[in-house]
Amino acid sequence: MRTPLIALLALVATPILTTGASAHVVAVPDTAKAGSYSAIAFRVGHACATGDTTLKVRIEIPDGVASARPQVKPGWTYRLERGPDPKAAPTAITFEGRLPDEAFDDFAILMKLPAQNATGGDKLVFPVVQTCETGESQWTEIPSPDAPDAKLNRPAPTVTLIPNGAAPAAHQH
Ligand SMILES: [Cu+2]
Repeated sequence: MRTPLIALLALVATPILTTGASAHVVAVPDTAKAGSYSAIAFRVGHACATGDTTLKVRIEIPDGVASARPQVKPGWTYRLERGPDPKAAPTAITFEGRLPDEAFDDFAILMKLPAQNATGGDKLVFPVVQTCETGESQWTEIPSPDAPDAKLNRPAPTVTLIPNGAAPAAHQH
């Protein structure tokens, strides 16, 4: 845990917290229409340790995403990793710059999402490695199908695909 205060808050607030509410690395938004072009931001809520500075954020692009373009960020560079097919989407995108622990930032990627998840589930998983001045945090844990709601220390950001044309749940009557 980062500080005793956060530990205490976690104890008190756990029943009402949703997964997206923790100050981890999360996808914003964490739902998107299957088959759509969607800009998804990867929100870095804190550094690897208290007072540390984030220097690098590497986001893996899952199979089935047909294109992925990073949003240019002033003060940050980006680097694309590609597989053998130059026309395929990058396999990973790495942003490099400086983000102090006291601040947060969003790293956006415009993606053509799969019509359905290539791996069969309704969630796309984006493993992220955050590199800081004093170490790194691997946001790569994936919920087990046996315990989908189990609390993970460093969950990978996920995007849930919703069927194209389906009304958002909040608008159903
Ligand atoms: Cu966190």
